[in-house]
Amino acid sequence: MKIDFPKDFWWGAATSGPQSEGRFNKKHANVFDYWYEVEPAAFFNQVGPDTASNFYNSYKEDIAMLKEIGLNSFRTSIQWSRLIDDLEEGTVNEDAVRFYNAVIDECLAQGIKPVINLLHFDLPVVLQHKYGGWESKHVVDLFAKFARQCFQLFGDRVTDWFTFNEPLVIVDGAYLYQFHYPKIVDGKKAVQVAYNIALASAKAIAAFRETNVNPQGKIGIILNLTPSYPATEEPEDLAAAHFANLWMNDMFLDAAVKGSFPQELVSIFEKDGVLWDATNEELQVIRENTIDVLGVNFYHPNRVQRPSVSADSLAVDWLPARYFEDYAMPGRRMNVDKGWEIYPQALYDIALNIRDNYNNIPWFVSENGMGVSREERYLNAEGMIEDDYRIQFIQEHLYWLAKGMEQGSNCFGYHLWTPIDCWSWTNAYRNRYGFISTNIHTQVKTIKKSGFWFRGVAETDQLEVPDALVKKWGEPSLDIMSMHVIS
Ligand code: BGP
Repeated sequence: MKIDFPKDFWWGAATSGPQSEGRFNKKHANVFDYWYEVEPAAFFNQVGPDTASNFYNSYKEDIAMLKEIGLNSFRTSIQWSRLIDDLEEGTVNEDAVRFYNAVIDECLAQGIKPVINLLHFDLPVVLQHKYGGWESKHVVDLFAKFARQCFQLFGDRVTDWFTFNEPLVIVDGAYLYQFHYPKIVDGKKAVQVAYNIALASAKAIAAFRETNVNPQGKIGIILNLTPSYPATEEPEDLAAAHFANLWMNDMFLDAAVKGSFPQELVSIFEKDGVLWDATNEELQVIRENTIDVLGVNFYHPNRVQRPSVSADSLAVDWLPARYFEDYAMPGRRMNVDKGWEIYPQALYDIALNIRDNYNNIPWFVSENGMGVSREERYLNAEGMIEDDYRIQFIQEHLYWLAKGMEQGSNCFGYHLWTPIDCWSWTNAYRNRYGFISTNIHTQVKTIKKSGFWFRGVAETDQLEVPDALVKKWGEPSLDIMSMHVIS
């Protein structure tokens, strides 16, 4: 059977500046550039961000390849540490302006919509060292200054803006679980950072509302939504899943879409003595500057159970995990290579949650994908990687997304992580996600089987659903072509 998607659906893929460009001609180091300088052993095979996938030098050829695999939209990010010379004054670097103009113009020349994000974990490290990074409200204001420059420089051609990618990952990585520099463990600071990032996003949106002259212009945020499912229907497990959802999903979603944080979560922070410092003026900025569109990164669900120890156990610090524990559900489907559960039905749940609890705001899948290591295992005689597992992964997710759209959820696109295999933080090049492979020694790029397959989907706006899948999950009665979809 075939599923028809709307004609103006975004078929695309996402990367970020720090993961693709390389450090060429960049004035400032971001937190990951710096971390690699001081501790290269923390990175898989000691590969750092210096070259990444060389996009700074090869953007023209790379964008031509995106065209070749049929993408009509492409997300990347502008690096704060590249664009801004004087971080206090917000003055711009001319080479960076030339570069980002060239990238945007090249996308448009190829008929690819440039979707631009402003922060993808890549805070300039000097702001961390001088002010404590996102702990500081001064840094919040500097971010808004950087954002304003981006809107003024590129807003005549860029219509689709996003303020942050996965803010929760900054909170978790840098302030709780030590997978982002500066690897602090401090629950109170973590909660403050979450608030400050929500505020920074709202202040950037305020700057957008003031500066944007493009009638097509829209702004949003990209959140990693990880639906939390309880191990059992018993009240203790339900409570664990409820808190996990509040922390992992609702905190940023509510702030971005509704302009306020979930009261229940605020009360828990208060009771636990970790509530953020906030002023009435700031809360008003958050209230008045909500998003137009939402990007949802979805990779895997979260299975949780009641904590095995009491919440008032003596711990050195406050961790959200005091209210829930991971649950390894027997029999779950896995991407065994990466160690993540595969549960595409969660996309349907996300779609309905947005429809029912978030004003059915227009949204798109801004990242989804399957990371696999040592993909050269799947090279065929012609030198092409036969990544049938990735094709199946995308088919399954599009199938459940379509079901959600059929129920009225206002989804306008699907972006894979990532177009061209790119550098991924401390995992460096361990997990490959792309439609196109990169040889990190020669920078030769080769389209994988999934890239050619995706072109077929994008060109026809049609997904061919394999019989096995229909047999397993049934035939959706789809009429999504006639649905109203923005963009
Ligand atoms: C997402 C990030 C991306 C990318 C991806 C894959 O959460 O937004 O930047 O890194 O994860 O990550 P990994 O290579 O660690 O599997």
